[in-house]
Amino acid sequence: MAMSTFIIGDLHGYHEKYIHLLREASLCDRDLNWTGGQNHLWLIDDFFDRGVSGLQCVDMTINLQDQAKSAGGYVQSLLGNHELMILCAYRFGNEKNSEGTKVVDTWLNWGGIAQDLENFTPEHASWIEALPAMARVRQALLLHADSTLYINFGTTIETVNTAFHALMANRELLPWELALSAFAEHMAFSELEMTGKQRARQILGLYGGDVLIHGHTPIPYARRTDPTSVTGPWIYCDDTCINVDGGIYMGGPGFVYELPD
Ligand SMILES: [Mn+2]
Repeated sequence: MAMSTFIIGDLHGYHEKYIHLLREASLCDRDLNWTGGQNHLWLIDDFFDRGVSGLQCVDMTINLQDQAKSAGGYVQSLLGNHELMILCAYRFGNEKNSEGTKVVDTWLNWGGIAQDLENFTPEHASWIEALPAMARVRQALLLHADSTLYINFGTTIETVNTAFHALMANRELLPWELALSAFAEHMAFSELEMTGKQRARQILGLYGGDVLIHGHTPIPYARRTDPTSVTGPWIYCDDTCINVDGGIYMGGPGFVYELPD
């Protein structure tokens, strides 16, 4: 069997749906063991917040990552803004941010789940700190957010990832706040805006790839459609952009996207 690359979008704490998607794609069995052989699986991320079992989504991914490695496969995840958020709450929880609010309270307002933070360990922090913000897989550029914010971090995939790793090692709160506020940008590649296509071309020109795959903006939100009807990616912007955020937390079933050859 030829090796395939599968991609799953923003899970937001919906562990049961994650399991369902993996089983449907024959990537794990009922005991949650990796059955994907040499196939590759990428998570576009935002494991946390809104749904109650973000940490279980991470733990399952870490387990599958180990098992896939033994089988000659590969499991990896991008860094989403909600990973940055929980890490920020973990590191700076009782500090006050520039608005005078405790970091942990801001995070709870964003949809943080207290139990995820209670059970969060230094091992979870280390795992998140090592995640790439951006990756190239064959002809595809993978990034979490449909935003040009990455350009502020670096002009190559390597420098962007290094800059995010440096940020996560920073013990000052302000740079975290600035980075998190940058993720407020959504739909930068929207065809509804005159510059959307130019932005997509700019990102692909800088970092490489023919197609840009992202999550961050739920398809049902971007397209104003019923979440339950979203069962596949939204390919837009002259086929240069692929949104894989099925709006799982909005009630969507989610989907597994197989990268074409
Ligand atoms: Mn996001």
